[in-house]
Amino acid sequence: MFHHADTTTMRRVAAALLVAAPLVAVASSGQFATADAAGRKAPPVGLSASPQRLDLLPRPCMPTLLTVEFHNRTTEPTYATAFIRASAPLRVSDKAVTTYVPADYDATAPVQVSVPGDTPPGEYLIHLNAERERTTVPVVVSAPPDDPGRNLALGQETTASSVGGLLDPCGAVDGNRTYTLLGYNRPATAWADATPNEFPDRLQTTLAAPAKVGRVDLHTHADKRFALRDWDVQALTGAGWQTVAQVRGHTAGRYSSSFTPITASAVRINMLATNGYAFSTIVELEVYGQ
Ligand SMILES: [Ca+2]
Repeated sequence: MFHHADTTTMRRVAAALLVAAPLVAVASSGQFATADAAGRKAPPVGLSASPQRLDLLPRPCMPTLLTVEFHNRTTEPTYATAFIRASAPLRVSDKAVTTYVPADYDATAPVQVSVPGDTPPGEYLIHLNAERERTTVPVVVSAPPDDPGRNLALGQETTASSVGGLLDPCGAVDGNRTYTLLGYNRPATAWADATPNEFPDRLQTTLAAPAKVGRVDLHTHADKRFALRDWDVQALTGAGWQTVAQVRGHTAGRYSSSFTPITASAVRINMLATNGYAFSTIVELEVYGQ
């Protein structure tokens, strides 16, 4: 008897839920801005990207910003996640971004996009999706300017033996010859190491493709107290690393090393001493054909 009564109660509860569910949907449908042709309500959180198309040069150390935008169409705050899928060889800083979106509000999340130096010109795609929302951002990669006098290191893949916080190796190939700290959580325009009073330190730039190299300009700190003093310039050739220039007793700012042009796929600075400062600093490394 009790068993039968329990079952009846459960059936009533289930029936009540079945009735209640459509009522909830009707009540909330007024919050949605749009419906598609099939009459489906738009998802509660809309998705878009800005800009709607990216134009890039193959400079992996100079990423471009893509902003993922969420639009909360409801009267309830929520968390939204977008998944990011990039066609090869595109690189994105995040495979997913999540953000809090207040009610009836837009929120954004930044994603860095770059391509390797040897990426052929063409159109590539970034796909974004968040639940039922999808958007695609075309990424057009152009060839670098065909200027024989151009700086071959600009924006190219750069690594170092150690990294002093935000003084990232990419700061040494960003085209900015001044030492600038850009502030909290933003990489500086220069590189410095993280091993005080220990040498050698090394910074290496891999060129987009092997090229004739005959001159390397190194901009260290403009103030002698923080400047590099002694270093070797080395080039990666078919026969391995070769020292093509040696600099000793430099005091501040730029030093230009010219040498017999050699075909190299990478250039490395092997740092041996500063003018007294505990850390090695390179504000800009420039590599030229001659
Ligand atoms: Ca720089």
